[in-house]
Amino acid sequence: MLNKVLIANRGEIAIRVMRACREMGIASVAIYSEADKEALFARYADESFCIGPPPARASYLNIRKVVDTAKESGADAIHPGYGFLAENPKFARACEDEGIKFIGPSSRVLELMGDKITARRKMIKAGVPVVPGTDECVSELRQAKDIADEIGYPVILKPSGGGGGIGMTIVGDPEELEDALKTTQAIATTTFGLSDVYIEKYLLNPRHIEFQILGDSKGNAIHLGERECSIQRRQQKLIEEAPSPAVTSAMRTEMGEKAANAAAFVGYEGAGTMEFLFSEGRFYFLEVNARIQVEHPVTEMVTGIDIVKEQMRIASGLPLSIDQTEIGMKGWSIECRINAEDPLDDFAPSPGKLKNYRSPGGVGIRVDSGVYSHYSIPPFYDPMISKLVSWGKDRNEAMERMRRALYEYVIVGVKTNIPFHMAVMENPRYVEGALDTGFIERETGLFDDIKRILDQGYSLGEKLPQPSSEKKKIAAIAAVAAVTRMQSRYGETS
Ligand code: MV4
Repeated sequence: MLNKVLIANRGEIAIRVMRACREMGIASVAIYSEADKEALFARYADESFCIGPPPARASYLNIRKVVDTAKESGADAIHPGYGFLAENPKFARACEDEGIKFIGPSSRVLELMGDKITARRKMIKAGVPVVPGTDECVSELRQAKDIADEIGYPVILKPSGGGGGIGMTIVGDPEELEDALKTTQAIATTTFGLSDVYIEKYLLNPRHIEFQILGDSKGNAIHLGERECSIQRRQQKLIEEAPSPAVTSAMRTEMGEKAANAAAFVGYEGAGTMEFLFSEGRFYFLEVNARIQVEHPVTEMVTGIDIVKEQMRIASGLPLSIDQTEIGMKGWSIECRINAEDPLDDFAPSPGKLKNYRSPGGVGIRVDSGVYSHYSIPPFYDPMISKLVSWGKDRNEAMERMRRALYEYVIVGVKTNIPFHMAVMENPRYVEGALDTGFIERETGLFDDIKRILDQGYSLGEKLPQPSSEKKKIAAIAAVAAVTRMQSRYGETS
């Protein structure tokens, strides 16, 4: 087993990984930027090193500095978490060159999966269904026209070096193709340093469903079922669940096996995700996320498997601790990403000091976070406060517990998207499980629901004593709100 792991990340995921280390008797090393001196993860670790100024470029993305710190601390492995350097083949390569175990796939596999055209081609070879489209780079207009005519409009142009939606262009008819190809190639070059572009049939408002996979260094691979991730806004997921309301047990077995076989086929080592679009009852492979994901807890809740511990085992050369026949799904799990952002101001980030903080608990609730009361959320990184995860015997109980936990959550000092989550949890389409990637755009009524929820007094926090300056502020806001309501009911009062 590994002896000491450096966690090349921050916030809740750094703590998630350190928790696994602590349970397994592995020493943990934190690296933190000057903006994260007060962060919980920097205190949680057995050892901590400041590695540079706040901008990620100068700290969390500084490959040389991270690897040197690992060597200095005597760590035998690095866990990259998600984001930052997690899928960077140069980073994995730097670790390999220094004899430090990168907890994840080899640099070769990261490179393979990072190039989306290559990944698509590999998946076709492995027998995984992909969206109709090209299996090579499209450079000429002639070539693009022929392919688009063949698969039919609308089509979508995607940069091969990208992923996650950046630089993608939807093309509705042939006249738009020439401009779209040029623009996509230009964006691809500036953002990814690679002009390669490929074409797919554009599916309208599909579901986004992904399979969790685990592969070990012996060539074994298993799947842990799927997650439904359709509730997202501008490529940012907000709510995930496991299993998906759209997937039957037969579909799960069939797609899961294909996903696991494909992982074994490319020599995938570690935890990973295969992303699919799901439309009219069919799966289409999109891309591989070669990392632990934000939403991994919902899979842990329904399978009982600690995915991060499995990552540690795999990295130390041990075989998977379970085989496919031992994997079962029990109950239902939902995750709400609690962000410091204002849902009524286009989800604008709202960093700042948590003047009061109390997370929910009780049966069926898990909170993964990197904050504490009186901590200041720095403005330099993404504004996630926590992941609120519920488990229930079925989807309904998971929703009931989520609603109850959202009520219990006390966060004073920053705006949060909790009212948004409350509105979704009571939305009739959400409750039915009728989800797709167009959900938030379509459900414009959510924002009236949020206003109503805020107006009604929605949380346990409002019934508790507040820090005194906050109490005055809230009283003043309530007074203004009362007058505003009177005015809207009775017209101008003098
Ligand atoms: C698509 C698509 C429809 N058809 N590809 C955007 C992010 C990247 N992971 C893939 N994306 C999409 N690719 C085809 N052929 C629609 C999306 C898409 C999407 C995918 C997953 C989750 C949310 C999304 C939101 C808008 C568009």
